[in-house]
Amino acid sequence: MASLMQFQIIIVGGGIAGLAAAIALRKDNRQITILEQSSLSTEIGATISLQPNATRILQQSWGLNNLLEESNGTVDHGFRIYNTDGNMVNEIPLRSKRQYGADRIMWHRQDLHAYLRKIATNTNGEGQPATLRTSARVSCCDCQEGKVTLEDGEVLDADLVIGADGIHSSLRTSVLGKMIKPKPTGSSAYRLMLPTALLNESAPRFAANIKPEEPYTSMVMAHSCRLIMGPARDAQLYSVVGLVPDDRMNEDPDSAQSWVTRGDPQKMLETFKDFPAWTQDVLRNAESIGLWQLRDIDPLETWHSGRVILIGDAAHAMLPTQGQGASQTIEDAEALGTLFGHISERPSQDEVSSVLAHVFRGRYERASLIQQFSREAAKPATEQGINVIRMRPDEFMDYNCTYRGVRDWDEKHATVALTLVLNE
Ligand SMILES: Cc1cc2nc3c(=O)[nH]c(=O)nc-3n(C[C@H](O)[C@H](O)[C@H](O)COP(=O)(O)OP(=O)(O)OC[C@H]3O[C@@H](n4cnc5c(N)ncnc54)[C@H](O)[C@@H]3O)c2cc1C
Ligand SMILES: *[C@@H]1O[C@H](CO)[C@@H](O)[C@H](O)[C@H]1NC(C)=O
Ligand SMILES: *[C@@H]1O[C@H](CO)[C@@H](O)[C@H](O)[C@H]1NC(C)=O
Ligand SMILES: CC(=O)N[C@H]1CO[C@H](CO)[C@@H](O)[C@@H]1O
Ligand SMILES: CC(=O)N[C@H]1CO[C@H](CO)[C@@H](O)[C@@H]1O
Repeated sequence: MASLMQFQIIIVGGGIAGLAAAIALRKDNRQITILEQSSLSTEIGATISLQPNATRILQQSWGLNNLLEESNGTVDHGFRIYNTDGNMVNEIPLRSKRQYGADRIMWHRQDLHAYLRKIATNTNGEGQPATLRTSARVSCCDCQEGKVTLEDGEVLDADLVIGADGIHSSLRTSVLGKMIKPKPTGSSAYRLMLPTALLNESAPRFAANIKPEEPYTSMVMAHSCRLIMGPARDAQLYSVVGLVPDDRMNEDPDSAQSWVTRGDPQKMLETFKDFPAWTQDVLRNAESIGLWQLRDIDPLETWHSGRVILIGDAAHAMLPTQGQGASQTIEDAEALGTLFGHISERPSQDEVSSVLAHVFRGRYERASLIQQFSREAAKPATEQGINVIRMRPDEFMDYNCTYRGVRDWDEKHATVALTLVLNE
């Protein structure tokens, strides 16, 4: 039951960021409520991955030792790059475990989401389980008072409010005092997920070339279009994402803002008509195709105000070209969990504000830089007219994956600042 003495935390948004924050913040004497606008039942599937240092946060910092087994995750063994003649031109092994101390893991987004939901709300974790309220859409928030208003007029109070409400965040407007609209980036993504058994049967040439049961991320790269593919759910499913410039898509890009917009299979085939015939077999077999326009935001002036902080896509929506969206979200959650770690009594507004300022300082530079890298990685992968692929998907892995949590970041950056002072 709600106790007046408990540290009250409201998380707006029950996506990957909101659930991860709930897991990180679970502790005695805290009451965590997650408010999610949807009923969490409809989703067009696609894969989502976590990079090694985010996996490490789950496994080591949060003690989720059975992560892989319990979540249907697949360890990624590397990248396979194909040109539009259909030949594999490069195989880049990912020795993540040795190099980075943990694995890069791929999931059907539903599976990762279901797993995090279970950990956030089950009774055997630390403290009280988080309460997840679905069909609860937040319309605005008073940041100084920590008052959250739902669409139906209900008002909830909290000591700490976390805006994890995604790219079209409404809490962002409350925190910044103005509306920041996500910007189209000139590209859209088709996405489809097929049963591997169906691929074996109906697209045998595709299955023979790609070997969909093998744990690799495969990419077929043309100048401006590319297919990014990989297995999910213990290779029972296979995911295909087609990146397309808006002007080559033959569909209205502006209509494709939501995660559940559908694309037209014929138009998708038309767009990929220059791709190897075996890749088209898979496009022909798709039952339902998702289409979403890729948008991101520029780094914000701030992520926090009073009792409220933005995390995840609400704070730093980025392109999926580096598979970093979910990882950056997990890193945000780790920072919240760590820096609120010493607080067990209900904190004053000043205490909350000062911890939030620290979270922001610890996370802003890295998340902003990865946003920028993700824009870089969206640029054409070949020179116009030359079938040589310049892009190396492992290029930014070192920066991405050598993150050890917010305390380690603080120490390293304190050292850098100190060296600069000493050298003056
Ligand atoms: C249905 C869905 C499918 C996705 N599929 C993919 C994918 O296939 N591949 C990929 O790379 N990324 C996908 N993403 C995005 C990816 O999950 C995020 O980029 C990343 O994980 C960061 O997560 P987030 O929690 O910040 O944002 P999100 O995952 O977008 O979660 C935000 C959550 O907040 C809820 N919400 C929004 N506004 C309000 C409000 N006012 N009140 C209450 N709740 C609110 C949303 O319903 C959503 O559940 C998807 C997101 C969604 C919501
Ligand atoms: C794992 O996959 C099975 C189907 O094979 C599904 O029933 C189960 O819910 C999945 N578990 C998680 C945590 O996603
Ligand atoms: C698909 O075919 C491959 C190769 O024959 C096989 O190893 C795999 O188990 C098959 N997968 C399914 C789900 O049928
Ligand atoms: C800031 C930073 O460390 N950037 C690095 C990102 O990763 C690439 C490739 O590993 C490095 O060259 C950059 O220096
Ligand atoms: C998973 C993991 O921890 N990977 C790397 C994180 O960063 C450190 C360096 O700070 C590496 O040594 C780890 O291997």
